[in-house]
Amino acid sequence: MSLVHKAWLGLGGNIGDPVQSMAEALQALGRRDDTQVIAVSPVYRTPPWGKTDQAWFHNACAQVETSLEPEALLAATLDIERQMKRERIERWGPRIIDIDLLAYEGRERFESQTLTLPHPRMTERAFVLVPLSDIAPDLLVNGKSVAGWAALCDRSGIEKARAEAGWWRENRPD
Ligand code: PH2
Ligand code: MG
Ligand code: MG
Repeated sequence: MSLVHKAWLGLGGNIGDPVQSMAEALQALGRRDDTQVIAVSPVYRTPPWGKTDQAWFHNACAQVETSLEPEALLAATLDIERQMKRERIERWGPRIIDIDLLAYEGRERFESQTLTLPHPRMTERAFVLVPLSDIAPDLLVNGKSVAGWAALCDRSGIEKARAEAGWWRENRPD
């Protein structure tokens, strides 16, 4: 199967052990025959955006190569959220894992009942733009590079939490 399409994902969480949850989610994606994880950003600790009376988040971004079309890739990420027992309680509220499809090469604009590309709020969200600019600074989103958007956003409070390459890979000493 040819993994011809590049896509970019945003991951985050603020319940339990979000770094471990993001690692598990990326491992689960990479185990699929139709999707390979190509690049993963460092993890950042980020202040809650949108609904501010909740715990700080950990966030990261990843690039995948996939044979899945955008909606099938979205379904794959939702499957992983479900397998990880993500509960949907309130919009923008606390969660153990969130996997968002941010952008998909060749579909610079895409709109369906369930998916809008690029992700409609990504250009306002430092918790997306800061990690995404580590792995895809030149990616164009709404006519501007990710690095360009990142330079405009308010990154106050955001700190790198895990910087070592492979933080997300399975690594059980046994
Ligand atoms: N996700 C949200 C709402 N607010 N804030 C931060 N810092 N990180 C997130 O991942 C996040 C958020 C809804 O998906
Ligand atoms: Mg989200
Ligand atoms: Mg989501």
